[in-house]
Amino acid sequence: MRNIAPAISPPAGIGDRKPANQAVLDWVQDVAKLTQPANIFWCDGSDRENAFLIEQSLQQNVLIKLNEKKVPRSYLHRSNPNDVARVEQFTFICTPTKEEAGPTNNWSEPAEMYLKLQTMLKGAMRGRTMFVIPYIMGPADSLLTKVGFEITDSKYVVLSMRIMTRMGDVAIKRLGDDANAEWNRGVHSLLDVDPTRRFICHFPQDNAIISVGSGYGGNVLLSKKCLALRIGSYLARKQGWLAEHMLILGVESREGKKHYVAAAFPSACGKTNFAMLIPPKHFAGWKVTTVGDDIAWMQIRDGRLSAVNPENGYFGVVPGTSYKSNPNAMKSIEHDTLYTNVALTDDGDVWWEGKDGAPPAHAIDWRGNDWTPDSKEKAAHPNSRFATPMGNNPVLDPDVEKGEGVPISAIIFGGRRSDTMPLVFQAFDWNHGVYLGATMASETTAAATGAVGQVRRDPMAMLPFCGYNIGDYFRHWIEIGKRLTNPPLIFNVNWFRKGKDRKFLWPGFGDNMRVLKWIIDRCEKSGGAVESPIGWLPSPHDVDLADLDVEHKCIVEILGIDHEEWKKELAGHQNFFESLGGVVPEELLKQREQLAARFKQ
Ligand code: GTP
Ligand code: SPV
Ligand code: MN
Repeated sequence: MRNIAPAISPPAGIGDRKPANQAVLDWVQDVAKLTQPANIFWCDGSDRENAFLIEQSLQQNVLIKLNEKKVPRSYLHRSNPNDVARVEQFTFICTPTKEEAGPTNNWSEPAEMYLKLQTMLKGAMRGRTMFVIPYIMGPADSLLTKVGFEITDSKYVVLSMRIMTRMGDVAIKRLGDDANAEWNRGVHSLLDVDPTRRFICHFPQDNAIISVGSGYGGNVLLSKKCLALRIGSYLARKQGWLAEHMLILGVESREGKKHYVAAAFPSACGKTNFAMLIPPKHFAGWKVTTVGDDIAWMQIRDGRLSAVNPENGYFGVVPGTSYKSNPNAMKSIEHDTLYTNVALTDDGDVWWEGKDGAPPAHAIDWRGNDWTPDSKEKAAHPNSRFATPMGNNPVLDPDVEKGEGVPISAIIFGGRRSDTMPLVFQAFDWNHGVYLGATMASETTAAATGAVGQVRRDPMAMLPFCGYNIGDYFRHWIEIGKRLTNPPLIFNVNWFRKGKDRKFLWPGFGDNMRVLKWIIDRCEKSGGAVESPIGWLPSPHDVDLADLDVEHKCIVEILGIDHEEWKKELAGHQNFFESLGGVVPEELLKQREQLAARFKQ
């Protein structure tokens, strides 16, 4: 199997940076005793270490070097074909009681799960090297920043974590030698990459994560969904802040007035694209900058929400990325990028469905097989990914390292819905906005294993990522709202509505600037809107549609609401709330009644 490789022996000066913190040392010894690795490699995040690990990965076929002229310092990794996406059915929240995990999470009693995992981990790293990765989530000087250590037997994980997090000495320094300091314990082992022995388990009370049997990003880069969202959301509730599956972008007007916006869209529903948006020509002088493309940690500062991106890189969806759809992403992944499960061309370049230009006459597909344009199989896996440092992004926001974060003017929720949901509308107030988030639904995508294209409720795009009871999560949002004297306005968007011909009604991508502009106008109290049962809706003349090649009747259709569709939608909200078995806060039940009443008026 491509990911599993024998132990490596580093030369002196590499892999020997042991931290001083006794709690870390004791924990590493315990894990080593259990997993029995051939040796322990202490990562420091240095260039020299990285170069050594890349060289070893090339020798062991964990990585393939790409054409240095076409994609400098970039590599391709192929995961096991049985292991290409998150596995929600094998993801567990292990709290003392089932109620704490709530109705939307898989739950297991912690002692039972620890025992099961320990049995699987017994001797699991025999003949392999065990890597210890120190990292921080958040800017180096932020109060929100968290320290994590991940133990892994995968070099791909080490190389990815170096891109995705601030890794190495910065974390060892931040932790210091206080044996009682707060830090996250993450243990990952590939085992034998067998889907029947694959578990992603979270122990919020212990600030601990154990992931076994996978080598795919979302399951094994424990910093990301596991720490920054599942454990993060648990800590956020306890400590009075928010950990959300949201991009953060800055938008600056011609006059230099700047707002920041955070947006929650489910996996593979457009966060990276929106965060790097290039405004159409008509908006010359407007600038969009990226703070984050996947996760936002937000705290209350001066009565407002202030957001940091805990990550250091982007683990983005590759297929569909092109100079037409997302030029900033293309520029970001032209160099120093780690690709997973894309196709390899005969000249050592990478290729995927939706890339600019004609497909290559021949390539090696993501499984390692010959591929031609006549092949029935896709060349790149639909959930193939790039990992690229955020420093590669030409429109990186200048305040991305600011510890206090950036002030949020608007929060946007948005799912992938072919019907019902209009292009954009605004909530009447905070609690109505929380309701919009809580009842959000979206078609499933290739980011998780299972059927694609099925509409499911995905509250705040956090269904697979909320580390505690979803009812308490909704309540936490309502409580945060009470503490905000200057709350962000809340909106809902849908880039994916389809017409009768089953084609997208809205061109999306750069043209989403038009929607963003309306949102900013509303924040500036200058944008027009009409009151509707579902919230404030723009009329066609409220949205700047200049130079847009879309028929007026399509515009009317995407901006409008169909009462028959909304009848079904309301029933969907009710079913969802009922399915949660009594945990939904009163405030949200009341919102549902008010919404239903507005439709009857
Ligand atoms: P995760 O990394 O899984 O959290 O995904 P994400 O939310 O960052 O989604 P991303 O921006 O990578 O987009 C996912 C897919 O949606 C890609 O295939 C995009 O091409 C497509 N997409 C993004 N924005 C738009 C849009 O405005 N319109 C349409 N039609 N497709 C879009
Ligand atoms: C997602 O699925 O929302 C992702 C990719 O951002 S993963 O890191 O695999 O979860
Ligand atoms: Mn995501």
